[in-house]
Amino acid sequence: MRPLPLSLGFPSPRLSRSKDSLSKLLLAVSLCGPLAASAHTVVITVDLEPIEDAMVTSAMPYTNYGHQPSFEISPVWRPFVDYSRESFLKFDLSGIPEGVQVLSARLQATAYDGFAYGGDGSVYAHFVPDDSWSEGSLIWLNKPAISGQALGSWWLWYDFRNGQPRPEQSGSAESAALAAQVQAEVEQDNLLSLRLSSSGYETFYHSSEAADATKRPKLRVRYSAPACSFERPAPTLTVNGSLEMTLECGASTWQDPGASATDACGPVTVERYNSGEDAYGPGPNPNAEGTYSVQYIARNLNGEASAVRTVTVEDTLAPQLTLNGEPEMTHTCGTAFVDPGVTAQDACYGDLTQSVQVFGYVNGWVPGTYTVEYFVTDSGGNAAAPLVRTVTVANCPW
Ligand SMILES: [Ca+2]
Ligand SMILES: [Ca+2]
Ligand SMILES: [Ca+2]
Repeated sequence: MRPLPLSLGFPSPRLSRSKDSLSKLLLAVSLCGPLAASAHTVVITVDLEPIEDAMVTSAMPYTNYGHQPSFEISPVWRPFVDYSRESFLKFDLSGIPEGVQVLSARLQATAYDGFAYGGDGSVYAHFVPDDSWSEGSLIWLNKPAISGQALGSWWLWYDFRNGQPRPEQSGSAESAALAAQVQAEVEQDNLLSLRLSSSGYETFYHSSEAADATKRPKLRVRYSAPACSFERPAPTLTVNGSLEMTLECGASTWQDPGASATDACGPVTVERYNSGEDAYGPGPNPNAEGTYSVQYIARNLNGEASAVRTVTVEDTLAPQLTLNGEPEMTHTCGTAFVDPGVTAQDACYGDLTQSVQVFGYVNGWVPGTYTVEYFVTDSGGNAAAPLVRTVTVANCPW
């Protein structure tokens, strides 16, 4: 029984079976531990069915055959009838993670009939760059072009039709070129379109609509990947030190304790912002009071982790007053007393001498004992311990 009308080119009735709505069927995924290239690499084998497949024929250039349970390949030349049948297959590779190494790729189709017309009987698989075709609208007149040399081929022999049952045979093509094309598509649009054609023999195949899944076309891809890449949630960020840090203005130095991050594949780079050690900001200034934010972000393909460290630079230290001259002075009566003064220094705010307040007056013409007091307060409100100088005015000339 033929699923496809051969001589007249009318499409056979559509099957009631609806095509699997999944964009791709993962028929078999196996983790091959013993074949692992290293302790952290696994080799995966995946069998993909076409997400779309369709035959086109020059005999019926306006007719779509995309929902048939079979497709055909036949040469341009046949006795009495000059037409060609080509079939297109499209595979969704999106289940293969980017960055893996494709080790091998094999296209396989199960034939159930055929005929040898002579010449080159091989079936060739060519790359089709344009994936925009769909099996529901593909016809001879809008079929996409092929590109480059054949990526692989197979050869199946069917004798002349003698009324005997036709054997099912499996055609498969495996090549480095096909693997390379799969690799390229994994890194690009994740869709691989292929065209099957022959310039010699005619062969008939079960399509992706075949009721028996084991007979549908398959693309078997083997690839190696880091074991971690299959379970790789967003990184975990660890901030060294406290998220709330306080520095003493003018007395502490700032050095970012940093942060680290890991994911299933190992360490992840941590980007820092305004740490003083990155290109994004000067970082906390330990010599100026204020609140500074240092941010840490670690990213991978599945997300990011971030944290903000708040660095508060505070001035809690009082300025220091230093007497110029002696704390106890004697002044000879009869001239003005010139106070040698004090200097004031603050770790955060620097020289505060100009801010020193002086209380007390020494009258150089009146004998007695005087006290002079010196005070200073920094901008942070920290008062220096006051200093006192005692000045004795004596020995008046009169
Ligand atoms: Ca189809
Ligand atoms: Ca593509
Ligand atoms: Ca201070």
